[in-house]
Amino acid sequence: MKPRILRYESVTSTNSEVARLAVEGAEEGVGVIADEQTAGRGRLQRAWSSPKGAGLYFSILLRPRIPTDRWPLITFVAALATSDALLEGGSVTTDIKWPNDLLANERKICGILAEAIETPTGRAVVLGIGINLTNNAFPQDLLGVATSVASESGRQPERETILAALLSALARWYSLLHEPDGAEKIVAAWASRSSYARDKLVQVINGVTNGDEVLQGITRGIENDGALRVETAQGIQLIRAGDVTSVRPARV
Ligand code: BT5
Repeated sequence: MKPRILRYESVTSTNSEVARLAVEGAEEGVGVIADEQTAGRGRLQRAWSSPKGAGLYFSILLRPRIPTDRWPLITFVAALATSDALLEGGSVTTDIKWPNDLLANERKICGILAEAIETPTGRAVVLGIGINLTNNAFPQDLLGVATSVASESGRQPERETILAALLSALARWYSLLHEPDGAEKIVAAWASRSSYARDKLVQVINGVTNGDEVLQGITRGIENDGALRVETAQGIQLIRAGDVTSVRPARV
């Protein structure tokens, strides 16, 4: 995958822009970075706050040559690459929260949105990554749950330095995904950087059943397709989509 990056001042969403290029036949590696998004989005129609100059808003087109049941690992590839980039380019250490958040000191510093789309040359993935560079990236009411590179590092972050680190880390992890034992290595690396992979008491809103199933349990590792194993009173459940939150054990 050779990244070729297009730069814009303002777009609705870098994911939408890359999807448009993909449908026109763009090749793997075409990426878009914008200074602002007027309709940045998260999962399940949620909004991603993306004011001008406050964040890194980036998407890239991937055409994975792996079985589709392993495609959820693309989010893992993105999390690993972004955690490398934040450390190398922003001096921030992160924790990964299943499936798609990077946290610094338990607050969200980055969100990842991977969307599968149909294109004339086959099914593809638009991988979107949003990194908060300063605390202006998100509304004040998210201050308790969100943070930024500036706030965590105490320095003014360089967007281009972080982008360059991100592109080279993405190329590395994505290439590993295509190797015979790549999935196992990616899952192992992911788990070693995530406090959510094992022994964490969590509440899960199951996304597959459209949010109507809420369960609580202890995380017990990751399957090779990226599913989260959660041990509940009913036994081990495999979570393939949903929202996970850490629950503090009740004091006795
Ligand atoms: C995500 O969704 O975390 C995925 C975000 C992906 C954003 C990138 S930016 C480049 C590309 N283009 C796009 O249009 N999107 C991608 P989710 O897990 O659903 O989290 C969304 C929730 O995070 C919202 O409902 C808010 O509560 C919160 N949120 C919104 N903006 C935030 C921000 N800047 N920082 C931290 N939290 C935020």
